[in-house]
Amino acid sequence: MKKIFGLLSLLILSFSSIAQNKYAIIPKPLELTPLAGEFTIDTQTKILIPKGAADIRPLAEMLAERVVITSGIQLPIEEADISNSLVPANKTIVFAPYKEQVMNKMLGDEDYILKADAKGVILAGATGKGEFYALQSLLQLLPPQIFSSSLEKGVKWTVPACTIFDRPRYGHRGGMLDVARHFFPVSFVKKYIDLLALHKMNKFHWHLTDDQGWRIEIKKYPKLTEIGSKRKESMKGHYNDWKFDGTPHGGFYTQTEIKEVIAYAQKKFITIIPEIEMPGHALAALASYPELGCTEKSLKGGPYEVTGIWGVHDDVFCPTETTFRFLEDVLTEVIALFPGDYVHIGGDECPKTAWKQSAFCQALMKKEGLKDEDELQSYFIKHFDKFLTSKGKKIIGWDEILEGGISPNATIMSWRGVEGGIAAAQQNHDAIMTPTGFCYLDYYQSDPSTEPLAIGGYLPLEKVYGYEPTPKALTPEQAKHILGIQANLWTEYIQTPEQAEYMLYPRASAIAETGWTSARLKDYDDFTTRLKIHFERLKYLAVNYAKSYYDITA
Ligand code: TNX
Repeated sequence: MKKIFGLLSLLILSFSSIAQNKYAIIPKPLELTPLAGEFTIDTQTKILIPKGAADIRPLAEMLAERVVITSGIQLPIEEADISNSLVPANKTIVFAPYKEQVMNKMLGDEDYILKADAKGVILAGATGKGEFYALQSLLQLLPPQIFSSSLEKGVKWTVPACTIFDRPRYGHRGGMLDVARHFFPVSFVKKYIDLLALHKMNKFHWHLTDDQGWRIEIKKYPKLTEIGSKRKESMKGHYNDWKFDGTPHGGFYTQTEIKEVIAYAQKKFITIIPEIEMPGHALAALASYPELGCTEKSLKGGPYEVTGIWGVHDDVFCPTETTFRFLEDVLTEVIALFPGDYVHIGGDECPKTAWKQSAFCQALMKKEGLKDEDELQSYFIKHFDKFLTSKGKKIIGWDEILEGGISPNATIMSWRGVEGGIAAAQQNHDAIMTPTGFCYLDYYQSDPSTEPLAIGGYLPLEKVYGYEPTPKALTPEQAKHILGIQANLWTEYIQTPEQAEYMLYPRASAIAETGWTSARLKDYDDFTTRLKIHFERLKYLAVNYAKSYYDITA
């Protein structure tokens, strides 16, 4: 009897987890009501889009493309007068224009409604972006094989019936990729963007310059890529115990490639935030144009070179007229390329050693009434805040730009903990939370002795998932300045796309859920249950996610 009982409860348990898995959407939607029944895509299914909806057609094509690749079924896309009701015509997937009456919800530009029943599916959004997120949810309601790149035989292409009303928690849901420490080809940058989009992330922070490489073509300064994009060799081994590896490393993106990536990201409703580092992390630029440093000789007595040593370097941009004109010219080309509102100007880890030793800097400080080098750094950043603001852009800087006085229009990226974000919000500045202890996906995700070499730290999935971006110290008014959360992937110890994927997933899925899902709906057990299906999706997408996590969901 006991045995039968046990068997029965096991059955019920696995049934309920199957039931849950039917709706295994990551990030978890705000309201999801499961309904009985399902819709099945077959050869008679059609996609309907509103008449003349040029912005919606590409979304319909994305869906049709997934379906034809994986099932062989070519869904026709037809324009129609789409009524306002949520009752789909038979055998249709409808991209419905949003009307206020739909489910009595007011939809913001990232919100959407999805309704699936036995007859069909309706995706409704106030904008293409909302519709795009509805589409992401639809794809996740389909069997994971929908993400495959080849024909998947014997799959029933069903969508479990449900209604969803969904809305993100934060406006900034980002992922950063450091392409300076190791260069990643355009193909991988696009895959990184695809994966952000799958998770309804909307910002791609592209870390394009650093001591170890300059990766963006600047037409006015060709040496940045001729010289600055290459280094002789890199550190091998951990930074406590390393040798040079003897192999050169290099790479950069032409402006044509940059435009291609921007257009690609736009189709997935992802805004790119380019980062041009200043005044520190500048060795690749100094090696290309030595006149930008405080002296043509490095502090160590040799000419500047693109370094293969990780960490912080004393040689930085000198705040001269020459440097300011150079960086203005660089930023002018950058803003001509990137249509987003923000440009990231770095600002982190700028040692003051060179400025302290420079007669020019000391005289400048005196002239400008700056009491110390922190104020000189602030003077530097304020110059570029003013410059970029005059061009209609807003600046983001790492939290060090708070030191010596924050620039009037700056948004702070809080990385050395959460204090920078708190201080920014208290001073009425926006902040993006990306503290090392929760968002640094270059840290180890499990026992270092069982993991490939990483920079250090210990940041398992559960800890990432548990992070709450809005600090409790803030008043509700101040809390509005917390724009969101970001996953950072620094790549000193990450040399290949495969390793990047391994470090990113599934931890970036956890960050995506924190960025999107209301705090009261977050539940780690529920997340890992959905993750089991999500791993299947990642498998079909050929993502080298960290398989060790499979155990926790088995
Ligand atoms: C600190 S985060 C840095 C990066 C490193 C990273 C390694 C930040 C603004 N600066 O230059 O790559 O640590 O985890």
